[in-house]
Amino acid sequence: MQITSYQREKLKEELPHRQEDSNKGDYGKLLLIAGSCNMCGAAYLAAKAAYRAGTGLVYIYTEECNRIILQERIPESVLYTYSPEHWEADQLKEIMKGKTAIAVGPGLGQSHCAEEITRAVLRSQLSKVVDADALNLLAKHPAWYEERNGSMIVTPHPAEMSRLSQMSVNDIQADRHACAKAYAKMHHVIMVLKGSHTIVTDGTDEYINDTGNHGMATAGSGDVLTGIIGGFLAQHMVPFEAARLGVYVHGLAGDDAKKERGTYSMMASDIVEHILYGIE
Ligand code: NPW
Ligand code: AMP
Ligand code: MG
Repeated sequence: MQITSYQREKLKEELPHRQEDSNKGDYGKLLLIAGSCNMCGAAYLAAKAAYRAGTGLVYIYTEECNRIILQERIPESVLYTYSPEHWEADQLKEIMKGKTAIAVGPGLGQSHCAEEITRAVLRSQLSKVVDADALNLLAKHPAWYEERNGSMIVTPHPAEMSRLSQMSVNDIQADRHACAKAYAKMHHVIMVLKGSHTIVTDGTDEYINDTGNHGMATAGSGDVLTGIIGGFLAQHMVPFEAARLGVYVHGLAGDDAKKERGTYSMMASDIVEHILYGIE
Protein backbone atom coordinates (compact mmCIF):
# COMPACT_ATOMS: atom_id res chain seq x y z
CA MET A 1 0.00 0.00 0.00
CA GLN A 2 1.29 3.47 -0.85
CA ILE A 3 1.69 5.57 2.31
CA THR A 4 3.01 9.06 1.80
CA SER A 5 3.22 10.19 5.41
CA TYR A 6 2.26 9.43 8.99
CA GLN A 7 0.87 11.80 11.59
CA ARG A 8 2.20 12.03 15.12
CA GLU A 9 -1.34 12.40 16.49
CA LYS A 10 -2.44 9.16 14.85
CA LEU A 11 0.72 7.18 15.53
CA LYS A 12 -0.93 4.80 17.96
CA GLU A 13 -3.18 3.51 15.19
CA GLU A 14 -0.10 2.43 13.23
CA LEU A 15 1.79 0.81 16.10
CA PRO A 16 1.49 -2.83 17.19
CA HIS A 17 -1.69 -3.15 19.24
CA ARG A 18 -1.26 -3.54 23.02
CA GLN A 19 -3.87 -5.28 25.13
CA GLU A 20 -4.74 -5.00 28.80
CA ASP A 21 -4.55 -8.74 29.34
CA SER A 22 -1.15 -9.43 27.80
CA ASN A 23 2.39 -10.42 28.73
CA LYS A 24 5.87 -9.79 27.35
CA GLY A 25 5.62 -12.88 25.14
CA ASP A 26 2.85 -11.13 23.22
CA TYR A 27 5.23 -8.35 22.15
CA GLY A 28 7.87 -10.35 20.37
CA LYS A 29 11.29 -11.87 20.95
CA LEU A 30 14.02 -10.10 19.03
CA LEU A 31 17.41 -11.70 18.54
CA LEU A 32 19.90 -8.85 18.15
CA ILE A 33 23.27 -9.94 16.82
CA ALA A 34 25.56 -7.02 17.37
CA GLY A 35 28.72 -5.71 18.96
CA SER A 36 32.33 -6.82 18.92
CA CYS A 37 35.16 -5.99 21.31
CA ASN A 38 35.61 -2.35 20.33
CA MET A 39 32.00 -1.71 19.35
CA CYS A 40 29.86 -2.70 22.26
CA GLY A 41 27.93 0.58 22.08
CA ALA A 42 26.21 -0.42 18.86
CA ALA A 43 24.68 -3.45 20.60
CA TYR A 44 23.66 -1.37 23.59
CA LEU A 45 21.97 1.33 21.49
CA ALA A 46 20.13 -1.12 19.24
CA ALA A 47 18.92 -3.23 22.16
CA LYS A 48 17.64 -0.25 24.08
CA ALA A 49 15.94 1.14 20.98
CA ALA A 50 14.16 -2.18 20.42
CA TYR A 51 12.82 -2.09 23.98
CA ARG A 52 11.75 1.53 23.59
CA ALA A 53 9.86 0.45 20.44
CA GLY A 54 7.75 -1.86 22.57
CA THR A 55 9.48 -5.22 22.11
CA GLY A 56 8.70 -7.76 24.84
CA LEU A 57 12.11 -9.42 24.99
CA VAL A 58 15.42 -8.47 23.42
CA TYR A 59 18.11 -11.14 23.37
CA ILE A 60 21.63 -10.01 22.49
CA TYR A 61 24.09 -12.39 20.84
CA THR A 62 27.53 -10.81 21.11
CA GLU A 63 31.20 -11.47 21.81
CA GLU A 64 32.08 -12.71 25.29
CA CYS A 65 34.18 -9.56 25.94
CA ASN A 66 30.95 -7.51 26.01
CA ARG A 67 29.19 -9.57 28.67
CA ILE A 68 29.82 -7.44 31.73
CA ILE A 69 29.36 -4.05 30.14
CA LEU A 70 26.08 -5.00 28.46
CA GLN A 71 24.73 -6.67 31.57
CA GLU A 72 25.48 -3.52 33.50
CA ARG A 73 24.15 -1.08 30.90
CA ILE A 74 21.05 -2.97 29.80
CA PRO A 75 20.06 -5.61 32.36
CA GLU A 76 16.65 -5.96 30.68
CA SER A 77 18.32 -7.88 27.83
CA VAL A 78 19.07 -11.59 27.94
CA LEU A 79 22.63 -12.24 26.84
CA TYR A 80 24.15 -15.03 24.76
CA THR A 81 27.85 -14.74 24.13
CA TYR A 82 30.38 -16.44 21.89
CA SER A 83 34.11 -16.41 21.63
CA PRO A 84 35.21 -15.94 18.00
CA GLU A 85 37.94 -18.59 18.35
CA HIS A 86 35.44 -21.27 19.40
CA TRP A 87 32.31 -20.22 17.56
CA GLU A 88 29.69 -22.96 17.14
CA ALA A 89 27.06 -22.91 14.40
CA ASP A 90 24.82 -25.26 16.40
CA GLN A 91 24.69 -22.89 19.34
CA LEU A 92 23.41 -20.08 17.11
CA LYS A 93 20.83 -22.41 15.52
CA GLU A 94 19.51 -23.26 19.01
CA ILE A 95 19.42 -19.59 19.96
CA MET A 96 17.40 -18.65 16.86
CA LYS A 97 14.65 -21.09 17.85
CA GLY A 98 11.58 -19.37 19.29
CA LYS A 99 12.62 -15.86 18.30
CA THR A 100 10.23 -13.77 16.20
CA ALA A 101 12.79 -11.70 14.26
CA ILE A 102 16.51 -11.01 13.93
CA ALA A 103 18.47 -7.77 13.69
CA VAL A 104 22.07 -8.31 12.61
CA GLY A 105 25.10 -6.17 11.95
CA PRO A 106 25.60 -3.12 14.21
CA GLY A 107 29.16 -3.17 15.44
CA LEU A 108 29.50 -6.84 14.47
CA GLY A 109 32.91 -6.43 12.84
CA GLN A 110 34.04 -8.29 9.75
CA SER A 111 35.97 -11.22 11.19
CA HIS A 112 35.66 -14.75 9.84
CA CYS A 113 33.30 -15.49 12.69
CA ALA A 114 31.12 -12.47 11.80
CA GLU A 115 30.98 -13.89 8.26
CA GLU A 116 29.76 -17.27 9.48
CA ILE A 117 27.16 -15.62 11.70
CA THR A 118 25.84 -13.36 8.94
CA ARG A 119 25.57 -16.24 6.51
CA ALA A 120 23.67 -18.35 9.06
CA VAL A 121 21.24 -15.49 9.68
CA LEU A 122 20.60 -14.98 5.97
CA ARG A 123 19.75 -18.67 5.65
CA SER A 124 17.27 -18.53 8.54
CA GLN A 125 13.52 -18.42 7.87
CA LEU A 126 13.03 -15.59 10.36
CA SER A 127 12.28 -12.04 9.21
CA LYS A 128 15.41 -9.97 9.52
CA VAL A 129 16.84 -6.49 9.37
CA VAL A 130 20.40 -6.45 8.06
CA ASP A 131 22.61 -3.45 8.75
CA ALA A 132 26.18 -2.15 9.03
CA ASP A 133 28.88 -4.85 9.07
CA ALA A 134 26.43 -7.55 8.01
CA LEU A 135 25.83 -5.44 4.88
CA ASN A 136 29.56 -4.97 4.35
CA LEU A 137 29.99 -8.75 4.51
CA LEU A 138 27.07 -9.32 2.16
CA ALA A 139 28.70 -6.89 -0.26
CA LYS A 140 31.80 -9.12 -0.24
CA HIS A 141 29.70 -12.26 -0.78
CA PRO A 142 26.79 -11.44 -3.10
CA ALA A 143 26.29 -15.17 -3.74
CA TRP A 144 24.79 -15.39 -0.25
CA TYR A 145 21.61 -13.92 -1.73
CA GLU A 146 21.03 -17.26 -3.42
CA GLU A 147 20.92 -19.08 -0.07
CA ARG A 148 18.77 -16.55 1.66
CA ASN A 149 15.39 -17.27 3.28
CA GLY A 150 12.69 -15.19 4.94
CA SER A 151 11.85 -11.51 4.53
CA MET A 152 14.78 -9.15 4.61
CA ILE A 153 15.13 -5.44 5.23
CA VAL A 154 18.48 -3.81 4.43
CA THR A 155 19.39 -0.43 5.93
CA PRO A 156 22.51 0.97 4.21
CA HIS A 157 23.83 4.50 4.48
CA PRO A 158 25.17 5.72 1.13
CA ALA A 159 28.68 4.36 1.72
CA GLU A 160 27.30 0.93 2.57
CA MET A 161 25.01 1.16 -0.46
CA SER A 162 28.06 1.89 -2.55
CA ARG A 163 29.70 -1.32 -1.33
CA LEU A 164 26.52 -3.31 -1.99
CA SER A 165 25.80 -1.93 -5.44
CA GLN A 166 29.33 -1.20 -6.71
CA MET A 167 28.15 2.32 -7.56
CA SER A 168 29.93 5.41 -6.33
CA VAL A 169 28.40 7.39 -3.46
CA ASN A 170 28.04 10.35 -5.84
CA ASP A 171 26.08 8.31 -8.38
CA ILE A 172 23.84 6.90 -5.64
CA GLN A 173 23.13 10.31 -4.18
CA ALA A 174 22.42 11.73 -7.65
CA ASP A 175 19.46 9.36 -8.08
CA ARG A 176 18.64 7.80 -4.73
CA HIS A 177 15.15 6.74 -5.78
CA ALA A 178 16.13 4.77 -8.86
CA CYS A 179 19.07 3.21 -7.11
CA ALA A 180 17.05 2.07 -4.06
CA LYS A 181 14.22 0.72 -6.18
CA ALA A 182 16.46 -1.18 -8.59
CA TYR A 183 18.35 -2.86 -5.75
CA ALA A 184 15.15 -3.80 -3.90
CA LYS A 185 13.68 -5.30 -7.05
CA MET A 186 16.78 -7.18 -8.05
CA HIS A 187 17.34 -8.80 -4.65
CA HIS A 188 13.75 -9.04 -3.37
CA VAL A 189 14.51 -7.02 -0.27
CA ILE A 190 13.02 -4.01 1.41
CA MET A 191 15.52 -1.25 0.95
CA VAL A 192 15.96 1.53 3.49
CA LEU A 193 18.41 3.95 1.89
CA LYS A 194 19.36 6.22 4.77
CA GLY A 195 20.20 9.89 4.83
CA SER A 196 18.24 13.11 4.91
CA HIS A 197 14.78 11.98 3.69
CA THR A 198 15.43 8.26 3.94
CA ILE A 199 13.81 6.21 1.18
CA VAL A 200 12.00 2.95 1.92
CA THR A 201 10.99 0.79 -1.04
CA ASP A 202 10.09 -2.77 -1.90
CA GLY A 203 10.97 -2.14 -5.53
CA THR A 204 7.44 -1.04 -6.43
CA ASP A 205 6.05 1.22 -3.72
CA GLU A 206 8.14 3.93 -2.16
CA TYR A 207 7.97 5.90 1.09
CA ILE A 208 10.01 9.06 1.56
CA ASN A 209 10.52 10.00 5.16
CA ASP A 210 9.80 13.52 6.35
CA THR A 211 11.02 13.32 9.95
CA GLY A 212 14.58 13.69 11.24
CA ASN A 213 17.31 16.33 11.17
CA HIS A 214 21.05 16.71 10.79
CA GLY A 215 21.57 16.34 14.53
CA MET A 216 21.05 12.64 13.78
CA ALA A 217 24.25 12.55 11.74
CA THR A 218 26.09 11.20 14.78
CA ALA A 219 27.73 7.92 15.77
CA GLY A 220 25.27 5.17 16.62
CA SER A 221 22.23 6.84 15.06
CA GLY A 222 21.81 4.06 12.50
CA ASP A 223 22.23 1.40 15.19
CA VAL A 224 19.21 2.93 16.94
CA LEU A 225 17.18 2.64 13.72
CA THR A 226 18.09 -1.03 13.40
CA GLY A 227 16.83 -1.66 16.93
CA ILE A 228 13.52 0.08 16.21
CA ILE A 229 12.88 -1.76 12.94
CA GLY A 230 13.96 -5.07 14.49
CA GLY A 231 11.59 -4.43 17.38
CA PHE A 232 8.66 -3.76 15.06
CA LEU A 233 9.48 -6.87 13.03
CA ALA A 234 9.63 -8.93 16.22
CA GLN A 235 6.16 -7.62 17.08
CA HIS A 236 4.95 -9.23 13.87
CA MET A 237 4.57 -6.13 11.75
CA VAL A 238 4.59 -6.69 8.00
CA PRO A 239 8.24 -6.04 6.96
CA PHE A 240 7.58 -3.10 4.63
CA GLU A 241 5.45 -1.48 7.31
CA ALA A 242 8.05 -2.19 10.04
CA ALA A 243 10.67 -0.50 7.87
CA ARG A 244 8.80 2.67 6.97
CA LEU A 245 7.17 3.16 10.37
CA GLY A 246 10.55 2.47 11.98
CA VAL A 247 12.17 5.17 9.87
CA TYR A 248 9.39 7.62 10.72
CA VAL A 249 9.56 6.89 14.48
CA HIS A 250 13.37 7.17 14.46
CA GLY A 251 13.17 10.60 12.80
CA LEU A 252 10.43 11.72 15.16
CA ALA A 253 12.59 10.76 18.14
CA GLY A 254 15.42 12.77 16.58
CA ASP A 255 13.12 15.76 16.15
CA ASP A 256 12.03 15.53 19.80
CA ALA A 257 15.65 15.23 20.92
CA LYS A 258 16.38 18.36 18.87
CA LYS A 259 13.65 20.30 20.69
CA GLU A 260 15.22 19.37 24.00
CA ARG A 261 18.90 19.85 23.28
CA GLY A 262 19.44 21.12 19.74
CA THR A 263 21.40 19.54 16.91
CA TYR A 264 24.94 20.15 18.12
CA SER A 265 24.80 18.24 21.35
CA MET A 266 22.49 15.45 20.20
CA MET A 267 23.87 11.94 20.68
CA ALA A 268 22.41 8.61 19.62
CA SER A 269 21.44 7.87 23.21
CA ASP A 270 19.31 11.05 23.20
CA ILE A 271 17.42 9.69 20.19
CA VAL A 272 16.79 6.43 22.06
CA GLU A 273 15.31 8.27 25.03
CA HIS A 274 12.70 9.94 22.79
CA ILE A 275 11.47 6.85 20.93
CA LEU A 276 7.66 6.76 21.30
CA TYR A 277 8.08 8.79 24.49
CA GLY A 278 4.72 9.44 26.09
CA ILE A 279 2.68 7.58 23.44
CA GLU A 280 -0.25 6.08 25.30
P1 NPW B 1 33.90 10.07 4.80
O1 NPW B 1 34.45 10.05 6.18
O2 NPW B 1 32.83 11.07 4.62
O3 NPW B 1 34.88 10.01 3.72
P2 NPW B 1 31.51 2.94 7.43
P3 NPW B 1 30.33 3.20 10.05
C1 NPW B 1 31.22 7.37 4.67
C2 NPW B 1 29.54 0.53 14.01
N1 NPW B 1 29.36 1.66 14.92
N2 NPW B 1 27.13 9.72 2.79
C3 NPW B 1 32.09 8.30 5.45
O4 NPW B 1 33.17 8.62 4.64
C4 NPW B 1 28.52 0.32 12.93
O5 NPW B 1 27.34 -0.34 13.38
C5 NPW B 1 29.60 1.39 16.22
C6 NPW B 1 28.32 9.52 2.27
C7 NPW B 1 32.57 7.51 6.62
O6 NPW B 1 33.93 7.64 6.90
C8 NPW B 1 29.31 -0.54 11.98
O7 NPW B 1 29.28 -1.88 12.40
C9 NPW B 1 29.56 2.37 17.20
N3 NPW B 1 29.33 8.86 2.88
C10 NPW B 1 30.74 -0.02 12.13
O8 NPW B 1 30.75 0.76 13.31
C11 NPW B 1 29.26 3.78 16.85
C12 NPW B 1 29.08 8.38 4.07
O9 NPW B 1 31.46 6.07 5.14
C13 NPW B 1 32.35 6.10 6.22
C14 NPW B 1 27.82 8.54 4.67
C15 NPW B 1 31.17 0.87 10.99
O10 NPW B 1 30.09 1.76 10.64
C16 NPW B 1 29.50 4.06 15.38
C17 NPW B 1 31.79 5.42 7.43
O11 NPW B 1 31.01 4.36 7.06
C18 NPW B 1 29.01 2.98 14.44
O12 NPW B 1 27.61 3.04 14.28
C19 NPW B 1 26.83 9.24 3.99
N4 NPW B 1 25.61 9.44 4.53
N5 NPW B 1 27.87 7.94 5.86
C20 NPW B 1 29.78 1.97 18.61
N6 NPW B 1 29.94 2.96 19.52
O13 NPW B 1 29.81 0.80 18.94
C21 NPW B 1 29.09 7.45 5.97
N7 NPW B 1 29.83 7.71 4.91
O14 NPW B 1 32.91 2.75 6.99
O15 NPW B 1 30.53 1.98 6.86
O16 NPW B 1 31.50 2.95 9.02
O17 NPW B 1 29.09 3.61 9.43
O18 NPW B 1 30.89 4.06 11.12
P1 AMP C 1 24.33 5.48 10.32
O1 AMP C 1 25.19 6.23 9.35
O2 AMP C 1 24.20 4.05 10.02
O3 AMP C 1 24.71 5.73 11.76
O4 AMP C 1 22.87 6.05 10.16
C1 AMP C 1 22.61 7.42 10.35
C2 AMP C 1 21.13 7.63 10.63
O5 AMP C 1 20.91 9.00 10.88
C3 AMP C 1 20.23 7.22 9.49
O6 AMP C 1 18.99 6.76 9.96
C4 AMP C 1 20.06 8.54 8.73
O7 AMP C 1 18.88 8.59 7.98
C5 AMP C 1 20.06 9.54 9.86
N1 AMP C 1 20.62 10.80 9.38
C6 AMP C 1 21.91 11.05 9.11
N2 AMP C 1 22.07 12.30 8.64
C7 AMP C 1 20.84 12.86 8.59
C8 AMP C 1 20.33 14.13 8.18
N3 AMP C 1 21.14 15.08 7.71
N4 AMP C 1 18.99 14.34 8.25
C9 AMP C 1 18.18 13.37 8.71
N5 AMP C 1 18.60 12.15 9.12
C10 AMP C 1 19.90 11.89 9.06
MG1 MG D 1 25.32 2.42 10.68
